[in-house]
Amino acid sequence: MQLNNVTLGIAEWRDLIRRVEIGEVREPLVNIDDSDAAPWDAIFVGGGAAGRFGAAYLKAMGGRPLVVDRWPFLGGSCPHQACVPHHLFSEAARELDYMRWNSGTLWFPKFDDSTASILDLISLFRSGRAAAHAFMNWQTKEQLGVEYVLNAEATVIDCHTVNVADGSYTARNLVLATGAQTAHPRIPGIRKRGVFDFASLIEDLDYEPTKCVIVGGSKVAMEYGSFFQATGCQTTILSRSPLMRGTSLHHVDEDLRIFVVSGMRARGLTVHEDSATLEILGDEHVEGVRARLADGAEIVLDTDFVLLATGELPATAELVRTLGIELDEHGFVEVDTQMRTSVAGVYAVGDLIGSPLEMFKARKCGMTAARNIMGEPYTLDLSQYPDFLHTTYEVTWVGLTEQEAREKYGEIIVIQMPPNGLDQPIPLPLAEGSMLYAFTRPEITGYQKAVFDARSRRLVGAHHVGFGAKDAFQYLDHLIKRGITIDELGEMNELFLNPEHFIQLSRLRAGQHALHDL
Ligand code: FDA
Ligand code: COM
Repeated sequence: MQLNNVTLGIAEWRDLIRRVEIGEVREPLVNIDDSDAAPWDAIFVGGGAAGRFGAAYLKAMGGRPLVVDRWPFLGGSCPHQACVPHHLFSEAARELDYMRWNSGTLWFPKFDDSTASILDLISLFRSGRAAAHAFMNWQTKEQLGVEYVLNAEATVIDCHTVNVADGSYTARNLVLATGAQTAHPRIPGIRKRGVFDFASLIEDLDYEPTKCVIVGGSKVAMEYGSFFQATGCQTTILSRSPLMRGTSLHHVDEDLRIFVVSGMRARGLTVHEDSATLEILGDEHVEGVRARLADGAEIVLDTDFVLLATGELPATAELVRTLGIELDEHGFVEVDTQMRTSVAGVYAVGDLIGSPLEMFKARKCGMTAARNIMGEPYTLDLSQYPDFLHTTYEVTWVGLTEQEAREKYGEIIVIQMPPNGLDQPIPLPLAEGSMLYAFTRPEITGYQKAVFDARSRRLVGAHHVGFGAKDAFQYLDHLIKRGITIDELGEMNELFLNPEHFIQLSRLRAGQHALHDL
């Protein structure tokens, strides 16, 4: 279906995507300007965050990109099965948590979790996600001027050539941006009905789970586990290592970790750290999970629902076979800081190249590839970045942990809330989302810590559990890299009451010549 000469509005895109999804339209959706004789500067294989942003940047620089995606929409897994449902579930988890803690007080009704349904929320998401899909197609075509072929599998033939449906396209460069999928562990029984990963959960869940076992301790385990538990679905996490201490997360402060994991347990989640999942039990449908705990004891957990949250891996076999591309020791495509693979003219971006599997990285490496292809040398530095996850809280961190800072700088000071040494819980930190708790359950309002190098007075790490501070951490990351000091923080203007108290707490100490903890 040639779409280059027509302008589809959002409603028309939604309808077209729906028709593809129900099998009414099977042909590729082609948005290519046939009258343009210019050669392609790059073909982006995969139009997720990495491919779409890379193509848009390359186009903005005056180049000609082509994006190919097998889905009938751009944006990839983020709006379809990943970030957007994750944020919907996490917001629901937070709301449910709020309703539960405040149940039967003030104007809050007695909380009845039988009305909270995992299936309902997934159905709600499924029925609404096409709005984001439609917008991605519309924006990419009408605002960004990027050409694409959708609803068409791409087959890489060589380092310049990609076959798409009936056609073949040749470009100066290829940018591989095909993402990653859940790495399914080798556990007997893993193919039974009732075993899901983040993608099949969205596509295939057709019953209301009553109990849940999560295999793995990734962010997805913590985020989705907190949501399931908040709906009243008793949830157990089986994690090989302590939560938030795995290799994929860097700079997790131990005090923050303890607050987060004990907060999950306080809400009824069972977390078995250092455990091994041995077998998924049941006839056709899952009925239980057999596991070995840290102390060596074997247990069987009754459940009708298993979520695999064991991290992700890319599908690379075809790329290795056709291009001879090199992989790293984990199975991700090896690239240098300019996103160049081992094959000249072939770049790789996004989840395909490995950790961190995050949107900022996907989008920025798309941009990095584009700039290098267009002759503007650019390297991507991933040595330092802010990070976050959700439980029923928003958990955010950037820079060094207290321990890392102590090891690196020797003399450090820590400003934290609540402070150490109190004889009873205080209702601090306090701001949006925790005002009611302050007067009823002060111990759950949150936790925060800022770490400074005492000699240079520079902020070197910030850690936050609460609500509403995630945005600030994007900017804190930048300020830390620019060397912001406790004195400069003290000169900033807080919008009191503010989610993270770093500005005002810094001002309480900045007058000191020799800094002390607070
Ligand atoms: P992505 O998977 O988006 O795109 C790959 C594209 O390639 C797909 O559109 C696919 O159809 C296409 N494709 C593959 N093979 C093809 C072929 N042969 N031919 C044509 N097309 C092909 N990050 C974050 O920053 N904030 C968050 O809140 C979350 N939340 C989150 C929740 C969950 C559950 C998960 C699993 C992940 C997250 N993430 C996240 C991570 C984030 O979703 C992820 O890093 C990006 O979506 C990766 O974008 P890519 O473009 O690399 O892959
Ligand atoms: C966002 C998808 S949901 S993209 O990064 O804008 O392509």
